[in-house]
Amino acid sequence: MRARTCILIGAGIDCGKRRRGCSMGPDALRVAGLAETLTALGWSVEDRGDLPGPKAPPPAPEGHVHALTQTAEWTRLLSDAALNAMAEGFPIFMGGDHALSLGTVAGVADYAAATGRPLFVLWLDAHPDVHNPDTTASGNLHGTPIGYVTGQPGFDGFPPLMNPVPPGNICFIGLRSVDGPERAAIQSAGMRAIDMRQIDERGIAAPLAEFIAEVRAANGMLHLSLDVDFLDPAIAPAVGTTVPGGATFREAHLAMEMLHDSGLVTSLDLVELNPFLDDRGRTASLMADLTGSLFGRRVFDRPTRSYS
Ligand code: Z70
Ligand code: MN
Ligand code: MN
Ligand code: MN
Repeated sequence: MRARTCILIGAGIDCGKRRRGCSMGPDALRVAGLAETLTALGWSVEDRGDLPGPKAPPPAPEGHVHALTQTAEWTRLLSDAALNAMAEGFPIFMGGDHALSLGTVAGVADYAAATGRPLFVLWLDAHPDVHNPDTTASGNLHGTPIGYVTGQPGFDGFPPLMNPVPPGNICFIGLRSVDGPERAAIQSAGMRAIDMRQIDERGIAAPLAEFIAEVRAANGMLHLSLDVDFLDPAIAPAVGTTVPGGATFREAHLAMEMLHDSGLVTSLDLVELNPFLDDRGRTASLMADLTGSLFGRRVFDRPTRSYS
């Protein structure tokens, strides 16, 4: 990977949905030993603490969409933090719910545009989060970051998006809960979507290797957004929206190891961890361990192999 310095940025954004608890995510990841894991792998780690986003629970409902003002404020803060951190090392954004990624991906996209390299986004999640404020049925903005960063309309009150991510540069892996308007958006925009059926049929390595090859061919930068609910709830219970049938422990570690070997990942979101729902810290520990695999932990060194 590009830099040998990881910059940990805590962002306890908790207003992307109604059920609270993701505000405790950054500290749970710290307690799980995220920094120590990275240090042991030879990285230098700077923990910048937590961003001072709006903490209070949202006041009276603002119409249909939940906590729009707070989420827009977080988006401003996070996109600035992401743009700045990209210049200094490898940022790891410790969420917080997935509304975090409206800001992080927007800021990383600004950085990529300044360097002249295309940005690709890998979205490991049960959900594609491709709604906009007009299509969301739940009103939960954690279901909208891909809509925002690809430049969909309806995000009034949010910072204007400077550098939309081309829909063809988005890859979802792990999908198993997709709303009607999301399916239409994915298909009409031509986003790459690997659902659980494809993983069952082909394994996770083959489709991931295809995407990695495309990023490499374009000399792209790759932002990885890892939602806890990508994982099967049996191994990762600390999440508000559990969806059965998720990625296994081994599929998830293999994906992280392949991404490490690619050398292409330049920024990371760890999102939707709700420590209030965890079982003796096992989900937080798993997220820290997966990050270890992304940053080079392995059993044996081995020649890079292909997965066709
Ligand atoms: C649904 C919605 C969602 C994450 C749940 C669910 C969205 N599509 N995203 N958990 N991370 O409410 O829009
Ligand atoms: Mn909030
Ligand atoms: Mn998500
Ligand atoms: Mn999800």
